[in-house]
Amino acid sequence: MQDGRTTLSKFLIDTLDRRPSPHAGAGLSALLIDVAAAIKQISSALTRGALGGHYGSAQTFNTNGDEQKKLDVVTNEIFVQHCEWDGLLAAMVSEEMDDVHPVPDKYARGDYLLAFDPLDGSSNIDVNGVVGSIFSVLRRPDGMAEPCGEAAFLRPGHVQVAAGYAIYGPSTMLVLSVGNGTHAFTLERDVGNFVLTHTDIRIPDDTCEFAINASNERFWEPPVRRYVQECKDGRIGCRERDFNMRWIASMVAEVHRILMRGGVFMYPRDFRTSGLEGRLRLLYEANPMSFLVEQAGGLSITGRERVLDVVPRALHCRVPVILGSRNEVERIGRYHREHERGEDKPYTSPLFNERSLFLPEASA
Ligand code: AFP
Repeated sequence: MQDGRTTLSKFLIDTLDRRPSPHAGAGLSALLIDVAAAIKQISSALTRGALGGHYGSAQTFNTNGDEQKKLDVVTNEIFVQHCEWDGLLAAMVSEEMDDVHPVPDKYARGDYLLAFDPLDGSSNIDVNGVVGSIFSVLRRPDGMAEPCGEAAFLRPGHVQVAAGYAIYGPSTMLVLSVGNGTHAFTLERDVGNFVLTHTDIRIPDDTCEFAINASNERFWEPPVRRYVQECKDGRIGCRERDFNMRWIASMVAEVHRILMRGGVFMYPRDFRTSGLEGRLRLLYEANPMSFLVEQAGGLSITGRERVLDVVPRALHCRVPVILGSRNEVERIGRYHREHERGEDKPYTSPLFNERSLFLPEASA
Protein backbone atom coordinates (compact mmCIF):
# COMPACT_ATOMS: atom_id res chain seq x y z
CA MET A 1 0.00 0.00 0.00
CA GLN A 2 1.06 3.59 -0.66
CA ASP A 3 0.82 6.72 1.45
CA GLY A 4 -2.05 8.03 -0.68
CA ARG A 5 -0.11 10.94 -2.21
CA THR A 6 0.57 9.82 -5.78
CA THR A 7 -2.28 10.61 -8.13
CA LEU A 8 -2.78 8.86 -11.46
CA SER A 9 -1.61 12.00 -13.30
CA LYS A 10 1.61 12.20 -11.31
CA PHE A 11 2.22 8.48 -11.76
CA LEU A 12 1.81 8.81 -15.54
CA ILE A 13 4.02 11.88 -15.76
CA ASP A 14 6.75 10.13 -13.75
CA THR A 15 6.43 6.82 -15.57
CA LEU A 16 5.76 7.80 -19.17
CA ASP A 17 6.58 11.45 -19.70
CA ARG A 18 9.78 11.80 -17.65
CA ARG A 19 11.02 8.29 -18.53
CA PRO A 20 9.48 7.48 -21.91
CA SER A 21 9.10 3.78 -22.59
CA PRO A 22 10.39 2.50 -25.94
CA HIS A 23 6.96 0.99 -26.69
CA ALA A 24 4.73 3.87 -25.70
CA GLY A 25 5.42 7.36 -26.99
CA ALA A 26 3.99 10.82 -26.63
CA GLY A 27 0.35 11.11 -25.73
CA LEU A 28 -0.17 7.81 -23.95
CA SER A 29 -0.46 9.44 -20.54
CA ALA A 30 -3.00 11.95 -21.89
CA LEU A 31 -5.02 9.11 -23.42
CA LEU A 32 -5.02 7.19 -20.13
CA ILE A 33 -6.25 10.32 -18.37
CA ASP A 34 -9.16 10.46 -20.86
CA VAL A 35 -9.93 6.80 -20.12
CA ALA A 36 -9.82 7.56 -16.38
CA ALA A 37 -12.27 10.43 -16.92
CA ALA A 38 -14.68 8.03 -18.65
CA ILE A 39 -14.32 5.63 -15.74
CA LYS A 40 -15.12 8.36 -13.22
CA GLN A 41 -18.27 9.27 -15.11
CA ILE A 42 -19.33 5.60 -15.33
CA SER A 43 -18.65 5.16 -11.62
CA SER A 44 -20.85 8.14 -10.86
CA ALA A 45 -23.65 6.84 -13.12
CA LEU A 46 -23.49 3.37 -11.50
CA THR A 47 -23.61 4.80 -7.99
CA ARG A 48 -27.10 6.13 -8.71
CA GLY A 49 -28.28 2.56 -9.19
CA ALA A 50 -32.00 2.17 -9.84
CA LEU A 51 -32.41 5.94 -9.31
CA GLY A 52 -30.43 6.60 -12.49
CA GLY A 53 -33.20 5.13 -14.67
CA HIS A 54 -30.71 2.90 -16.49
CA TYR A 55 -31.63 -0.53 -15.17
CA GLY A 56 -32.99 -3.20 -17.52
CA SER A 57 -32.60 -4.20 -21.12
CA ALA A 58 -31.98 -1.84 -24.03
CA GLN A 59 -33.96 -4.34 -26.19
CA THR A 60 -30.99 -4.64 -28.56
CA PHE A 61 -28.29 -7.26 -29.13
CA ASN A 62 -24.58 -6.76 -29.65
CA THR A 63 -22.50 -8.45 -32.33
CA ASN A 64 -21.81 -11.39 -29.99
CA GLY A 65 -25.54 -12.03 -29.74
CA ASP A 66 -25.70 -10.88 -26.09
CA GLU A 67 -28.70 -8.81 -25.09
CA GLN A 68 -27.55 -5.26 -24.34
CA LYS A 69 -28.50 -3.64 -21.05
CA LYS A 70 -29.29 0.07 -21.07
CA LEU A 71 -26.07 0.60 -19.13
CA ASP A 72 -24.03 -1.28 -21.76
CA VAL A 73 -25.15 1.34 -24.26
CA VAL A 74 -24.74 4.32 -21.90
CA THR A 75 -21.25 3.31 -20.75
CA ASN A 76 -20.14 2.66 -24.34
CA GLU A 77 -21.20 6.19 -25.26
CA ILE A 78 -19.29 7.60 -22.27
CA PHE A 79 -16.09 5.88 -23.41
CA VAL A 80 -16.49 7.11 -26.98
CA GLN A 81 -17.21 10.71 -25.96
CA HIS A 82 -14.31 10.96 -23.53
CA CYS A 83 -11.72 9.39 -25.81
CA GLU A 84 -12.44 10.37 -29.42
CA TRP A 85 -12.02 14.17 -29.37
CA ASP A 86 -8.48 14.57 -28.06
CA GLY A 87 -6.40 13.87 -31.17
CA LEU A 88 -4.79 10.85 -29.48
CA LEU A 89 -6.74 7.96 -30.98
CA ALA A 90 -7.08 6.73 -34.53
CA ALA A 91 -9.92 4.27 -33.91
CA MET A 92 -11.80 2.27 -31.29
CA VAL A 93 -13.31 -1.17 -30.94
CA SER A 94 -15.86 -2.07 -28.30
CA GLU A 95 -17.89 -5.09 -27.28
CA GLU A 96 -20.94 -2.93 -27.88
CA MET A 97 -20.08 -1.77 -31.44
CA ASP A 98 -20.20 -4.16 -34.40
CA ASP A 99 -17.42 -2.52 -36.40
CA VAL A 100 -14.33 -0.40 -35.89
CA HIS A 101 -15.27 3.14 -34.81
CA PRO A 102 -12.81 5.48 -36.56
CA VAL A 103 -12.32 8.86 -34.91
CA PRO A 104 -14.72 11.17 -36.82
CA ASP A 105 -13.26 13.51 -39.41
CA LYS A 106 -14.11 16.61 -37.33
CA TYR A 107 -11.42 15.58 -34.79
CA ALA A 108 -7.69 15.12 -35.26
CA ARG A 109 -6.51 11.50 -35.38
CA GLY A 110 -3.64 10.20 -33.28
CA ASP A 111 -1.35 7.21 -32.98
CA TYR A 112 -3.28 4.95 -30.63
CA LEU A 113 -6.02 2.36 -30.88
CA LEU A 114 -8.39 1.61 -28.01
CA ALA A 115 -10.32 -1.64 -27.51
CA PHE A 116 -12.74 -1.80 -24.58
CA ASP A 117 -15.57 -3.57 -22.85
CA PRO A 118 -17.38 -0.64 -21.24
CA LEU A 119 -19.35 -2.77 -18.78
CA ASP A 120 -18.11 -6.22 -17.91
CA GLY A 121 -20.38 -8.50 -15.89
CA SER A 122 -23.51 -6.68 -16.95
CA SER A 123 -25.73 -9.48 -15.67
CA ASN A 124 -24.77 -8.17 -12.21
CA ILE A 125 -26.18 -4.68 -12.79
CA ASP A 126 -29.78 -5.22 -11.89
CA VAL A 127 -28.81 -7.08 -8.69
CA ASN A 128 -26.39 -4.32 -7.60
CA GLY A 129 -23.42 -6.66 -7.98
CA VAL A 130 -19.82 -5.86 -8.90
CA VAL A 131 -19.16 -4.79 -12.51
CA GLY A 132 -16.19 -3.31 -14.32
CA SER A 133 -14.76 -1.78 -17.50
CA ILE A 134 -11.78 -3.25 -19.37
CA PHE A 135 -9.50 -1.53 -21.89
CA SER A 136 -6.50 -2.22 -24.06
CA VAL A 137 -4.27 0.29 -25.89
CA LEU A 138 -2.25 -0.47 -29.03
CA ARG A 139 -0.10 1.79 -31.14
CA ARG A 140 -1.29 2.25 -34.67
CA PRO A 141 0.98 0.25 -37.00
CA ASP A 142 3.50 2.48 -38.79
CA GLY A 143 2.52 3.45 -42.29
CA MET A 144 -1.07 2.21 -42.03
CA ALA A 145 -3.46 4.15 -44.25
CA GLU A 146 -6.17 6.36 -42.76
CA PRO A 147 -8.68 5.65 -41.37
CA CYS A 148 -7.56 2.52 -39.48
CA GLY A 149 -9.65 -0.54 -40.18
CA GLU A 150 -9.88 -4.00 -38.66
CA ALA A 151 -6.37 -5.04 -39.65
CA ALA A 152 -4.89 -2.47 -37.27
CA PHE A 153 -6.51 -4.29 -34.33
CA LEU A 154 -5.86 -7.87 -35.42
CA ARG A 155 -2.49 -8.19 -33.71
CA PRO A 156 -1.48 -10.37 -30.75
CA GLY A 157 -1.84 -9.01 -27.22
CA HIS A 158 1.89 -8.83 -26.57
CA VAL A 159 1.98 -5.63 -28.66
CA GLN A 160 -0.29 -3.80 -26.19
CA VAL A 161 1.31 -0.63 -24.79
CA ALA A 162 -1.15 -0.31 -21.91
CA ALA A 163 -4.05 -2.22 -20.44
CA GLY A 164 -6.30 -1.86 -17.46
CA TYR A 165 -9.68 -2.21 -15.88
CA ALA A 166 -11.94 -0.35 -13.50
CA ILE A 167 -13.77 -2.23 -10.80
CA TYR A 168 -16.95 -0.64 -9.50
CA GLY A 169 -17.26 -2.24 -6.08
CA PRO A 170 -17.61 -0.73 -2.61
CA SER A 171 -14.86 1.56 -3.89
CA THR A 172 -13.98 2.29 -7.52
CA MET A 173 -10.46 1.25 -8.47
CA LEU A 174 -8.43 1.62 -11.65
CA VAL A 175 -5.86 -1.13 -12.19
CA LEU A 176 -3.30 -0.32 -14.84
CA SER A 177 -0.14 -1.49 -16.53
CA VAL A 178 1.97 0.40 -19.03
CA GLY A 179 4.47 -2.44 -19.12
CA ASN A 180 6.29 -1.72 -15.85
CA GLY A 181 4.28 -3.79 -13.39
CA THR A 182 0.62 -3.67 -12.41
CA HIS A 183 -0.54 -0.84 -10.17
CA ALA A 184 -3.90 0.03 -8.61
CA PHE A 185 -5.44 3.42 -7.92
CA THR A 186 -8.45 4.04 -5.68
CA LEU A 187 -10.95 6.77 -6.54
CA GLU A 188 -11.10 9.44 -3.89
CA ARG A 189 -14.69 10.34 -4.68
CA ASP A 190 -15.01 13.69 -2.92
CA VAL A 191 -11.89 15.04 -4.66
CA GLY A 192 -12.19 13.15 -7.97
CA ASN A 193 -8.62 11.83 -7.97
CA PHE A 194 -7.39 8.33 -8.60
CA VAL A 195 -4.75 7.78 -5.90
CA LEU A 196 -2.06 5.11 -6.10
CA THR A 197 -2.85 2.59 -3.35
CA HIS A 198 -1.28 -0.68 -4.58
CA THR A 199 2.17 -0.48 -6.20
CA ASP A 200 3.66 -3.34 -8.20
CA ILE A 201 1.06 -5.95 -7.34
CA ARG A 202 2.43 -9.52 -7.22
CA ILE A 203 0.18 -12.55 -7.63
CA PRO A 204 1.27 -15.33 -5.23
CA ASP A 205 2.66 -18.34 -7.13
CA ASP A 206 0.50 -20.76 -5.14
CA THR A 207 -3.15 -20.67 -4.25
CA CYS A 208 -6.00 -22.74 -2.84
CA GLU A 209 -8.75 -20.85 -4.67
CA PHE A 210 -10.22 -21.37 -8.13
CA ALA A 211 -13.03 -19.71 -10.10
CA ILE A 212 -15.04 -21.37 -12.83
CA ASN A 213 -18.70 -21.57 -13.81
CA ALA A 214 -19.22 -25.15 -12.67
CA SER A 215 -22.63 -25.37 -14.33
CA ASN A 216 -20.74 -25.83 -17.62
CA GLU A 217 -18.82 -28.87 -16.43
CA ARG A 218 -20.43 -31.25 -18.90
CA PHE A 219 -19.03 -29.15 -21.78
CA TRP A 220 -15.41 -28.98 -20.57
CA GLU A 221 -12.46 -30.90 -21.97
CA PRO A 222 -10.84 -33.65 -19.87
CA PRO A 223 -7.82 -31.59 -18.61
CA VAL A 224 -10.07 -28.96 -17.04
CA ARG A 225 -12.39 -31.60 -15.58
CA ARG A 226 -9.37 -33.33 -14.11
CA TYR A 227 -8.01 -30.14 -12.53
CA VAL A 228 -11.34 -29.07 -11.03
CA GLN A 229 -12.11 -32.56 -9.77
CA GLU A 230 -8.73 -32.72 -8.04
CA CYS A 231 -9.38 -29.33 -6.39
CA LYS A 232 -12.80 -30.50 -5.23
CA ASP A 233 -11.30 -33.71 -3.81
CA GLY A 234 -9.32 -31.47 -1.47
CA ARG A 235 -7.04 -32.93 1.14
CA ILE A 236 -8.26 -36.50 0.64
CA GLY A 237 -7.28 -36.32 -3.06
CA CYS A 238 -3.95 -36.09 -4.84
CA ARG A 239 -3.59 -32.34 -4.09
CA GLU A 240 -3.57 -33.11 -0.36
CA ARG A 241 -5.08 -29.74 0.52
CA ASP A 242 -8.54 -28.18 0.47
CA PHE A 243 -9.50 -25.63 -2.19
CA ASN A 244 -12.17 -22.94 -2.12
CA MET A 245 -14.27 -21.87 -5.11
CA ARG A 246 -15.64 -18.46 -6.16
CA TRP A 247 -17.76 -17.29 -9.11
CA ILE A 248 -18.92 -13.67 -9.42
CA ALA A 249 -19.81 -13.76 -13.16
CA SER A 250 -17.67 -10.68 -13.78
CA MET A 251 -14.18 -11.28 -15.11
CA VAL A 252 -13.09 -7.97 -13.62
CA ALA A 253 -14.12 -9.04 -10.13
CA GLU A 254 -12.41 -12.44 -10.50
CA VAL A 255 -9.16 -10.99 -11.85
CA HIS A 256 -9.15 -8.31 -9.16
CA ARG A 257 -9.43 -10.91 -6.42
CA ILE A 258 -6.60 -12.90 -8.02
CA LEU A 259 -4.37 -9.80 -8.20
CA MET A 260 -5.10 -9.06 -4.54
CA ARG A 261 -4.65 -12.56 -3.05
CA GLY A 262 -3.97 -15.15 -5.76
CA GLY A 263 -6.18 -17.78 -7.36
CA VAL A 264 -7.03 -19.25 -10.74
CA PHE A 265 -9.77 -18.09 -13.11
CA MET A 266 -10.96 -20.32 -15.93
CA TYR A 267 -13.31 -19.77 -18.82
CA PRO A 268 -11.98 -22.73 -20.80
CA ARG A 269 -12.73 -24.21 -24.20
CA ASP A 270 -16.14 -25.80 -24.12
CA PHE A 271 -18.31 -27.79 -26.44
CA ARG A 272 -21.12 -25.23 -26.41
CA THR A 273 -19.13 -22.69 -28.42
CA SER A 274 -18.31 -23.07 -32.09
CA GLY A 275 -14.68 -23.97 -32.60
CA LEU A 276 -14.33 -24.67 -28.86
CA GLU A 277 -13.34 -21.07 -28.36
CA GLY A 278 -14.77 -20.42 -24.89
CA ARG A 279 -16.72 -17.30 -24.00
CA LEU A 280 -14.34 -14.41 -23.48
CA ARG A 281 -13.49 -11.91 -26.18
CA LEU A 282 -9.80 -11.72 -27.06
CA LEU A 283 -9.30 -8.04 -27.91
CA TYR A 284 -11.01 -6.33 -25.00
CA GLU A 285 -11.29 -9.00 -22.29
CA ALA A 286 -8.63 -11.72 -22.54
CA ASN A 287 -5.73 -9.61 -23.87
CA PRO A 288 -5.84 -6.71 -21.39
CA MET A 289 -6.43 -9.03 -18.43
CA SER A 290 -3.59 -11.32 -19.53
CA PHE A 291 -1.26 -8.31 -19.83
CA LEU A 292 -2.10 -7.20 -16.27
CA VAL A 293 -1.74 -10.73 -14.88
CA GLU A 294 1.63 -11.31 -16.55
CA GLN A 295 2.87 -7.92 -15.39
CA ALA A 296 1.95 -9.06 -11.86
CA GLY A 297 3.97 -12.29 -12.15
CA GLY A 298 1.07 -14.60 -13.02
CA LEU A 299 0.37 -16.59 -16.17
CA SER A 300 -2.45 -16.59 -18.71
CA ILE A 301 -2.94 -19.39 -21.23
CA THR A 302 -5.64 -20.81 -23.44
CA GLY A 303 -4.70 -24.26 -22.17
CA ARG A 304 -2.41 -24.77 -25.15
CA GLU A 305 -0.66 -21.43 -25.66
CA ARG A 306 -0.01 -18.05 -24.09
CA VAL A 307 -3.08 -15.82 -24.56
CA LEU A 308 -0.88 -12.85 -25.50
CA ASP A 309 0.51 -14.80 -28.47
CA VAL A 310 -2.87 -15.59 -30.02
CA VAL A 311 -3.34 -13.82 -33.35
CA PRO A 312 -6.92 -12.52 -33.53
CA ARG A 313 -8.97 -13.78 -36.48
CA ALA A 314 -11.73 -11.20 -36.06
CA LEU A 315 -12.56 -8.13 -33.98
CA HIS A 316 -14.92 -9.96 -31.66
CA CYS A 317 -13.27 -13.39 -31.66
CA ARG A 318 -13.33 -15.43 -28.49
CA VAL A 319 -10.60 -17.37 -26.76
CA PRO A 320 -10.35 -19.83 -23.86
CA VAL A 321 -8.71 -18.26 -20.79
CA ILE A 322 -6.98 -19.84 -17.81
CA LEU A 323 -5.11 -17.26 -15.72
CA GLY A 324 -3.74 -16.50 -12.30
CA SER A 325 -1.24 -17.99 -9.88
CA ARG A 326 1.77 -19.28 -11.79
CA ASN A 327 2.11 -22.78 -10.35
CA GLU A 328 -1.57 -23.64 -10.79
CA VAL A 329 -1.74 -22.30 -14.37
CA GLU A 330 1.44 -24.25 -15.21
CA ARG A 331 -0.19 -27.38 -13.79
CA ILE A 332 -3.31 -26.89 -15.93
CA GLY A 333 -1.11 -26.35 -19.01
CA ARG A 334 0.67 -29.62 -18.19
CA TYR A 335 -2.66 -31.43 -17.90
CA HIS A 336 -3.52 -30.20 -21.42
CA ARG A 337 -0.19 -31.47 -22.78
CA GLU A 338 -0.60 -34.84 -21.04
CA HIS A 339 -4.10 -35.13 -22.48
CA GLU A 340 -2.84 -34.34 -25.96
CA ARG A 341 -0.22 -37.10 -25.63
CA GLY A 342 -2.85 -39.54 -24.30
CA GLU A 343 -1.15 -39.67 -20.90
CA ASP A 344 -4.22 -38.84 -18.79
CA LYS A 345 -4.57 -41.16 -15.85
CA PRO A 346 -8.07 -42.58 -15.37
CA TYR A 347 -9.78 -40.78 -12.50
CA THR A 348 -10.19 -42.73 -9.29
CA SER A 349 -12.31 -41.23 -6.57
CA PRO A 350 -10.32 -40.50 -3.44
CA LEU A 351 -13.19 -42.07 -1.54
CA PHE A 352 -11.63 -45.37 -2.53
CA ASN A 353 -7.89 -44.70 -2.33
CA GLU A 354 -5.37 -44.78 0.47
CA ARG A 355 -6.60 -41.45 1.92
CA SER A 356 -10.23 -42.58 1.73
CA LEU A 357 -12.79 -41.07 4.03
CA PHE A 358 -13.93 -44.63 4.62
CA LEU A 359 -10.63 -45.80 6.10
CA PRO A 360 -10.82 -46.26 9.86
CA GLU A 361 -8.05 -43.74 10.64
CA ALA A 362 -9.69 -41.02 8.45
CA SER A 363 -13.14 -41.45 9.95
CA ALA A 364 -11.89 -41.78 13.53
P1 AFP B 1 -20.47 -9.25 -20.38
O1 AFP B 1 -19.23 -8.52 -20.84
O2 AFP B 1 -21.43 -9.53 -21.46
O3 AFP B 1 -21.08 -8.61 -19.20
O4 AFP B 1 -19.99 -10.71 -19.93
C1 AFP B 1 -19.16 -10.88 -18.83
C2 AFP B 1 -18.40 -12.18 -18.94
O5 AFP B 1 -17.93 -12.31 -20.25
C3 AFP B 1 -17.24 -12.29 -17.96
O6 AFP B 1 -17.01 -11.15 -17.24
C4 AFP B 1 -17.62 -13.39 -17.02
O7 AFP B 1 -16.53 -14.15 -16.66
C5 AFP B 1 -18.61 -14.17 -17.80
O8 AFP B 1 -19.24 -13.27 -18.69
C6 AFP B 1 -19.65 -14.82 -16.93
O9 AFP B 1 -20.37 -15.62 -17.77
P2 AFP B 1 -21.34 -16.80 -17.30
O10 AFP B 1 -22.67 -16.16 -17.06
O11 AFP B 1 -21.32 -17.72 -18.47
O12 AFP B 1 -20.77 -17.41 -16.06
